[in-house]
Amino acid sequence: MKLADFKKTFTTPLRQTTLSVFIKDDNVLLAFKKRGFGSNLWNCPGGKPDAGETLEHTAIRETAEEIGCTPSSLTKVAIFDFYFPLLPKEKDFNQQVVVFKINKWKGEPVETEEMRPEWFAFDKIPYDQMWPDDILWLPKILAGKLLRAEFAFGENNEIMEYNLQEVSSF
Ligand code: 8OG
Repeated sequence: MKLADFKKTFTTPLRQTTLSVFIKDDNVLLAFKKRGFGSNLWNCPGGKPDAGETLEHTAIRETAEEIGCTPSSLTKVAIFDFYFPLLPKEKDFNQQVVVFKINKWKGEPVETEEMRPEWFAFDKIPYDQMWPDDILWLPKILAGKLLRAEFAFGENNEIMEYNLQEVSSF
């Protein structure tokens, strides 16, 4: 099914979740996800809001839980809609990810039962062990762009269709 047609089947907004991109000089903090959705891939820490929680607070709470760092300031840098048109309705992985960039935080990254964090130089990012869309957008975030995108994934999480735009604000 084409993404445009699949999107028409939604009657409510996508559920939201967060990703937090920690940056120090020319390094980005990735964390190897040990369990759950996207396990065995390098990603940024993040997760879903609790009831009534703002996404900024979600990002702070999730990074504290997952890698032991508490952001002191966050900047929203991207909004991505991820769709899985080929999955049966009960496997609802469709979601919107709001991405925050973090340059200041308290605490040092530590391994938890969920994630193993590690700093990577911008030119040594292990894109072959990450979600396949990340190589399309992470370099732009690291270059300071603001992005809006949508992606449709196939049966083996390959990208079937996508639209990615640089925006000037949200
Ligand atoms: O909250 P949940 O357990 O669903 O966590 C999934 C995490 O994975 C959340 O932080 C958002 C993130 N995530 C996706 N899709 C993608 C993707 O394509 N690339 C990256 N880097 N992260 C993703 O849900």
